[in-house]
Amino acid sequence: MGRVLLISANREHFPEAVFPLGVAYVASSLAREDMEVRIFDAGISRFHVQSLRKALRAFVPDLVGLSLRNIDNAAYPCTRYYGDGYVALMNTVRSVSSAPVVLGGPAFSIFSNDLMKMLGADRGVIGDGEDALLSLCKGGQGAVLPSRPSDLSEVEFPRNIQSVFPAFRHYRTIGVQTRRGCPHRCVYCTYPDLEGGKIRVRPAEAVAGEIAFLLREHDKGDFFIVDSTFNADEAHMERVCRAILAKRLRVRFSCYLTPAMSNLSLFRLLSEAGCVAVDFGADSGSDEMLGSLGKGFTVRDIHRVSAACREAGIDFCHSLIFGGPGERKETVEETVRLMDLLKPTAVVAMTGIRIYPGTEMQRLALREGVISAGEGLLRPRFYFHGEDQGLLRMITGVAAARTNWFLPGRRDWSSALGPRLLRLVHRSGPLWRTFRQP
Ligand code: B12
Ligand code: SF4
Repeated sequence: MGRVLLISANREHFPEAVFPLGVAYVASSLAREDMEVRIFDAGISRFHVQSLRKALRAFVPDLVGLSLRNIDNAAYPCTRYYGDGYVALMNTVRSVSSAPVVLGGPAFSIFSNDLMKMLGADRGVIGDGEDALLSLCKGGQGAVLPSRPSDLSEVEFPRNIQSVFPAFRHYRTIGVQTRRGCPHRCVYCTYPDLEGGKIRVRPAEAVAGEIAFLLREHDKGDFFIVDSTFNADEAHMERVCRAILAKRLRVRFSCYLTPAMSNLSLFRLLSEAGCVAVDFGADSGSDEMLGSLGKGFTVRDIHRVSAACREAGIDFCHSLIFGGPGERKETVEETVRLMDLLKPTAVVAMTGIRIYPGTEMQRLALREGVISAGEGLLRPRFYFHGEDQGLLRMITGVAAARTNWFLPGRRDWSSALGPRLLRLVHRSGPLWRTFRQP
């Protein structure tokens, strides 16, 4: 199989069109073995069905890889489901090409059985795609391949990105991954299953080298570190920051951090390395709720990291989830009080928890009769403790009275002008950085 067309199926533009990093890493591993690879990005093609047909006819691939990042926007009540669009893409591929189709990507890894059936694909890869797709191209067997190699030293950005993916230039912020895996088990989270429970790191030098390449060869200076939490291994985060500093790279980046941070002096180092914005997965401002969500930190940790971040001059956002097991009016009020006290640059609040297969949340939802045994979760289902409408009204009221609160699920942002206009002014970094602090 010498010619591979990788299709990024993601067409979600909220909060921004996301650079298809997983597809780029997979493309790089194939290109290293002298395969001819092209990336087609359905997200930034205006007439994507026609353009895909054209790309398939021009390139005539021996194999098509379809990357499925999201299946829905995981937001309530304005939920968007993308499955129908993926069926249409698959039909387009089949109508033009007889090449086998391999599925991959996070949404596929979570819902492999459902998506294999729904899309009628030939093969699939659960987890890391680099080695697995290469092995399939070389005649490897198996319909759905699980893959989680421990050595990430060969993961790299394609050196020939412009020929593999000419539309690359449209992206201003580029993702960078420094490690995979999460050792925690928060009740709702898919990441330990997606990436494995063991932390697997890329060499810090390789990460800094990738950033240097993108900056110097392609003039890209804005990055998002896509690790589930950059500080899950603080020593590794420190090595990456020092490697960036050693190369004297003048870049800006943002990242997700867990409030469970032991060495607070690392915030200064983060800032020196170019970190301008941090998204804390705080989830709640109530110790009771943090316990029931299975978070490994307390409200005290949220206080500590907020203060340290402010002192280091880094903008920060707290991402919250309301409606978890045991949520009450009092726990919501506790959370709101904490946010009012800490005054983060932004608060991004979700109401209701997207139930994913294999999680503790799914088991709890089954026990409480929120979902029934055998019920599929491909079409999104949400968990609420108690009544959803009352909680929604309460959170909506809280957000309306504050300039720094944002509710992704409260309206359908796909066609909203607001985020687009903000993007015209602030071309890079998380959208929440543009919010006005209270
Ligand atoms: C970072 C991140 C973000 C950042 C992205 C920043 C940026 N500029 O890149 C931000 C904050 C913007 C974001 C937003 C959203 N996100 Co997000 N995000 C992630 C996260 C943590 C990492 C994604 C990533 O880049 N991984 C690194 C790359 C290298 O890995 P990868 O894409 O998985 O690719 C590997 C494999 O999947 C595989 N692979 C990929 N493609 C292919 C193709 C083939 C053929 C093969 C064989 C293999 C293969 O090989 C790759 C290399 O090993 C994932 C969770 C996770 N751990 O995956 C959630 C995740 C993808 N996000 C999710 C969601 C829901 C969203 C939002 C809709 C949330 C919202 N309501 O706003 C938006 C959508 C944004 C958009 N426009 O698409 C969900 C999707 C699940 C679902 N319900 O559909 C995930 C899985 C988290 C979760 N809840 O479980 N996100
Ligand atoms: S929410 Fe964060 S810390 Fe918890 S399991 Fe998921 S990735 Fe790990």
